[in-house]
Amino acid sequence: KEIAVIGLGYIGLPTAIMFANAGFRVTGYEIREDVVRSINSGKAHIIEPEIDELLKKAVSSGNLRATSDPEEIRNKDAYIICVQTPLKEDKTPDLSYLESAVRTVAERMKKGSLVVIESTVPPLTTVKMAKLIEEIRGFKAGEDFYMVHAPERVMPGRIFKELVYNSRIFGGITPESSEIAEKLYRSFVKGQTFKTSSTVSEVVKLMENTFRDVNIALANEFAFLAHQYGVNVFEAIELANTHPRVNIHLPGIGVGGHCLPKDPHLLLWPAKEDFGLIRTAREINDSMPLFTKDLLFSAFKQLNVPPEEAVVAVLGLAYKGNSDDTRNSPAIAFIDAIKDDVREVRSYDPFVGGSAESLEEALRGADAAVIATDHTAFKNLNWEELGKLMRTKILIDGRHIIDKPPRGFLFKGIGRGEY
Ligand code: SAJ
Repeated sequence: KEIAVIGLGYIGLPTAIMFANAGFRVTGYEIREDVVRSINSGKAHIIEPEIDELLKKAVSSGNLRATSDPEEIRNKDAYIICVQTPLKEDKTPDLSYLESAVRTVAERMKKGSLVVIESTVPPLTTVKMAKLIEEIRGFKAGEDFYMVHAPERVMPGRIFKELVYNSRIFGGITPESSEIAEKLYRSFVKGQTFKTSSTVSEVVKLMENTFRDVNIALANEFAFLAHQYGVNVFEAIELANTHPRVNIHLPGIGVGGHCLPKDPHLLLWPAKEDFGLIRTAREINDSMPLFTKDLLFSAFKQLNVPPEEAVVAVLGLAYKGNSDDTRNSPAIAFIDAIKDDVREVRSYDPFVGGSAESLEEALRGADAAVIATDHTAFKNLNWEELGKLMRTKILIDGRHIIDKPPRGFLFKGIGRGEY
C-alpha cells in the first residue's frame, strides 16, 4: 500500500516515519524545500528523542521519500493530512492550509483512496472537506473515497512513545471509512482504538484541550482568591487533590503553545450560541501575564523602585519547561506587557536563547527576576548567591518552582498569598 503524508511538521514527519518503518511506501509532501532536502538526507528538522535513528531507518530502507512536487502524490491508497490550523488575528480559524492541502489531494487521488485529517479542526470541517472533494472530482464520499478525522494526541518530547501507545479515535464520514483507517493505523498503534463519526471525533479532540484550558483557568482563579486570603494555593490544591475525584491543574503566568490557547476558539467557532464558561476561561488565562505584572509592580512599590528606572530579568521564553517552543508563550506576552513601563527588559532561556547569554549576565544589576518558564535548569538555583549580582532583590515566581523564598529577597509568587 502507498501512503502520502501532507505536511511534514511535528506530527506529519513522525507519522510518516512510523508508517514507513511499518513497511508502507510513504511519500511525504512538504512545501518547504529546505525541509524536504534535510529529510531526504536523513536529518530531521525538528528536535525529538529517537527521531534521527528512526528517520535514517525509514529513508535508507527506501520506504520514505519527501518531495515538494505535488505530482508525486498521485494515485495513493491513503492520504494523511497533518497541516496547521492556526487562528487569525481576530481569533477565527485560518483553514487556508487545510483547504489547500485538501485541494492538492482531491486533484490527485484515485477512486477508493482514504483521506485522513489529523489536524485539529472546528466541528463539521471534515464533512465540509468531503464535500469539497466531491465538487472537485465528482466522486461520491463514502462510495468512491473514504474520509476520516483521526486527531493526533501526542506530547512533544514523547512523540514516538505516544504515537504507539496512546489510544486513538477514528471519526469517519461513514462507518466503513472509520474501519479502513483503523486497520491502517493498527500497523503501528498498540493503544486502544475507537470508531465514531467525524464530527464526534472533532469535538472530542477540542474538548480534551478545552478541558485542560478551563481547568487551568479555574486553578488561576483559585490563585487570585488565595492572594485575598493569604493562602498558598499550591498547598491547598495538593490537599484538595488528595480527594479521589478531584484533579485541579496548576496556576501560573499563562497558557501557551499551539493547542490550548487555540482549540477552545475552534470548538466555539461554528456554534450559533456561546454559553460563556469556555470564553471566560480563555480570558482568565490570557490575563495571567498582566496579573504577574501587577505582582512585579507591587514589589517595586514596596521597595520604592521607580518602574521607569527598573531593569527586569525574565527567566524563560518557552511556553513550557524544557522546550524550545515559544509559540503563544506567556513569557513573551509578559515582556510585551511591561516593556514600555520599565527601563530595560532582559531575557535568558537555555533552550531558546534570549537577550542575555547567561543567567548571570541577565541578573547583573537587575532590580527583579521573573521566572516565566519551568525549565529544570531554573530549579534549585542558589538565589542567595545570585542575589549578590542584583541591584534590588525582587524575585517573582510565575511557575511555582521556588519552594522556599530565598533570604534577603522580596519574593512574590502567583498563588502564593503574601509573605
Ligand atoms: N499549563 C499550566 N498549568 C497546568 C498545565 C499546563 O499553566 O497545570 C500551561 C503550560 O505551562 C503551557 C500550557 O499550559 O504553557 C500548555 O501546556 P500543556 O502541557 O498542557 O499542553 P501542550 O499544548 O504542550 O499539549 C497539549 C496536550 N493536550 C492535553 O494534554 C489534553 C497534548 O496531549 C496534545 O497533543 C496537544 O495539546 C495538541 O497537539 O493538541
